[in-house]
Amino acid sequence: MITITEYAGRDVAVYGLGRSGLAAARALAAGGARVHAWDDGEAARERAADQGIHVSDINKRDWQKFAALVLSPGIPLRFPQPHRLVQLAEMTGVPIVGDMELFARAVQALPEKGRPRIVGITGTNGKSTTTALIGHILRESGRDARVGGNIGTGVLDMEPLHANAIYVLEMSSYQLDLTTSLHCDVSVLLNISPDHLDRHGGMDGYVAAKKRIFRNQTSRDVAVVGIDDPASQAIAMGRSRPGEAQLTPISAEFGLAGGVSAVCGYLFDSTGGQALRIGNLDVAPALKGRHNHQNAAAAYAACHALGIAPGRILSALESFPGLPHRMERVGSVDGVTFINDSKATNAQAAEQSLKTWPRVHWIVGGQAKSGGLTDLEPYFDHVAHAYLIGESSQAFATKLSGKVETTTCGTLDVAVKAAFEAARKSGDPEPVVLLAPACASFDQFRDFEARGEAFREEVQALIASAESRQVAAV
Ligand code: UMA
Repeated sequence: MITITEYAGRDVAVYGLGRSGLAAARALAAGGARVHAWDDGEAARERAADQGIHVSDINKRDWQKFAALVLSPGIPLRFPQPHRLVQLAEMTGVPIVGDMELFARAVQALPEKGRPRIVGITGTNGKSTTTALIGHILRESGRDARVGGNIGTGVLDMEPLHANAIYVLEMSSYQLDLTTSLHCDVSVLLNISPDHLDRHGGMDGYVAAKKRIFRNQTSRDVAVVGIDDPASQAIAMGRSRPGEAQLTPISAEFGLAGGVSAVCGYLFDSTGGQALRIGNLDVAPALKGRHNHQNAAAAYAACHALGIAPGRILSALESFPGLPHRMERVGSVDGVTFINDSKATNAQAAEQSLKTWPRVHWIVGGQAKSGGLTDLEPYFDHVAHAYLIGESSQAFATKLSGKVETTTCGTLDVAVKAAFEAARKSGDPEPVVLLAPACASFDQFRDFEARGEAFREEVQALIASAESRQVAAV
């Protein structure tokens, strides 16, 4: 845990007791603040109280005494409208901060030589993979890398600040909106496409939040910026003012002068003037697909900026295990490979995995999103057969009719068995069963992680049964 001493002896309201709020409450209390923690959910309040956190209804407290309101990222700050407690804090002059801001100020309070380095990663897609990948490369290179933030570990739950450490932080637009003091030695902006627009009052607000990753950077720092979408490209092109961080553009579409690119499956580094071919990305099994090549280019650029040699980066790309539920290879039975992309909860995300494999037995469905499967039509020819699960089955059967052969399976276990049998008998040289639902999971599972775990269990059962058949045959 990182201890926050800034509010020692003062009263601080903490609102929202999920991962970031709980960590903030513990960090502030450890640093001597009088914490008044609240969550609208009773279970969250009970969990906090069980951890020794002082739970008190801040709706009923005298706000004049609060030195700050620590707000969880998921609670609306400005749009669709400021939360009532945000308005109350503003009316009573109580500063609003997020956990990242507390972290950033704690770092700034250290003497310059004692400050750890910070790599901040943001973007609409790929930020968790890139964050994990940068952490992996740094660790494989012998650095003390610590990974947290939006990826799932509240930043104040990370190991205590240490001068030699490198904090690799995934930053959501929500977290960036609540942060003003963060100074990234290396910032990474992967890409921007419309997302969370209701929360930011439209695209301009969303882009402005993403740009906050560069705040406080100086010419000694590095900004790694993707240029494969118009919004990020405009940001990269607008970054040439004196005093700004050194720009490293990255692309998975074009060869770049002065940047890092991943084209035709190869990683190129032109930051030194000459284009150097760093290596073949086929050696990285967990980084398949164009979007993952963009993540690899970004991770390469960030780690190179931190002094890691290209050869080391390449071998760490090779050994990167990937993240669970994101195009995760969960096993292989009788030559059939099983891919878990349960995180593909909408068509845009499922597109990445459908693009990656030329012929798949596709498990699809759940709680449909607006637009359904329409955006995936260009990739229907990658589908050998679709196995429909969940409440979208009827609608998807109609949508796919005449374009893709379908079987309505209802549940995931039935779909895995049916897809396996068909893939095994297909005669394809490298048959693939792909779970890429393009839907939310809530009709049948707690969340996408539970859906991915259920898929893994089904595959493990198939592996166990194949092994016992082999033993019996011997
Ligand atoms: N709550 C209230 N009142 C409200 C709204 C929420 O009391 O009006 C309470 C809820 O009851 C709940 C708590 O606030 O107990 C939830 O807070 P939160 O939504 O901020 O979630 P945390 O558990 O603190 O997790 C947050 C990030 N969540 C969001 O930004 C929504 C996590 O990112 C992050 O991993 C975690 O901090 C640690 O840094 C998740 C996410 O979905 C993965 N992020 C979005 C994304 O990636 O698209 C931005």
